[in-house]
Amino acid sequence: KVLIIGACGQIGSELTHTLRMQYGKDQVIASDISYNNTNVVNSGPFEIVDAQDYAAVKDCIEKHNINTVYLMAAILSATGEKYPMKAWDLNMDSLFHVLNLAKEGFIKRMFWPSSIAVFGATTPKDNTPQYTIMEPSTVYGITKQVGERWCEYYHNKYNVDVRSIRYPGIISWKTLPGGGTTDYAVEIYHEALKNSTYQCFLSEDTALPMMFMDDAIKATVDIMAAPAEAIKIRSSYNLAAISFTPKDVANAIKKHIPNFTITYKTDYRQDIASTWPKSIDDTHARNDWNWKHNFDLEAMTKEMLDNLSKS
Ligand code: VAH
Repeated sequence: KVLIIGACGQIGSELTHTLRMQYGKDQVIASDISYNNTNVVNSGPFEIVDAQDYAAVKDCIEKHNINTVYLMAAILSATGEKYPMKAWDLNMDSLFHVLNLAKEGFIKRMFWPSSIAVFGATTPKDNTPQYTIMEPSTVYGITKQVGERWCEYYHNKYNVDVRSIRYPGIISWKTLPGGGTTDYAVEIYHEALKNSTYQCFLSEDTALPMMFMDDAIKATVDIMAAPAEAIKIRSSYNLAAISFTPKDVANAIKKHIPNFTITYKTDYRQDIASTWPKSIDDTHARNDWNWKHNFDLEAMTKEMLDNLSKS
């Protein structure tokens, strides 16, 4: 059986939905620190689990006979700058708990998300390679960089089958984003439909690596389904789909909502975005486990507007 920790979050909630469709709802235990996503809580087995509480995680794994864990609980880049030590403690404690449970043989396989936030201002920004300079300047990015080091260590030293992806910004419509720097790219669609205008907290030419949620979920399922020998990188894989600026998104929206307008008022999140790459080279993921994305900006914009106007 599968346990998703942080199942009520932006990625966790869609991962729960997809895995329940794939394996049957009773095979997928969703857990989070609170009941803050009724779709997740009501669509199958749900447990309140504090990801920082080793005993609680272990008890849940034993109670439900779990063999695979997706650890999706984390404090993201923007919130992490407001609460640095909380972000460090949650992001690292939860990772060590699941790595140690895997090392002790309580679970067989685990997924842990990294992020393009592992890259910093000194990283080459265009087509950022898998192996390059990494000097993250956010707490969140630091937790992801050091988390990658620990994942690779536990695999090499204790043969833990941990798999990881450096997610770009992820755009979804089913759930609101959870305190990230790329949240503008979700908010803009909501605001376009509600008020036909959006005040963007990043500057118009800030290009960032992005991905529609369906592609992110596909990549997560694909890397976990791949045979162990295909996973040649046990820190975390670069993953890419599209790269766009707020101006690009606004222009894509205008094709559907001609009178949509965008204004710009940058805040502290611009300082974070400015340290991140513009685009990512994910050749290794494409070669090792046949990754490929499906959604470009036009297709994503259509999906977002169609689904948000219906929901
Ligand atoms: C964030 N959405 O903004 C997350 C993600 C690359 C961005 O890590 O922090």
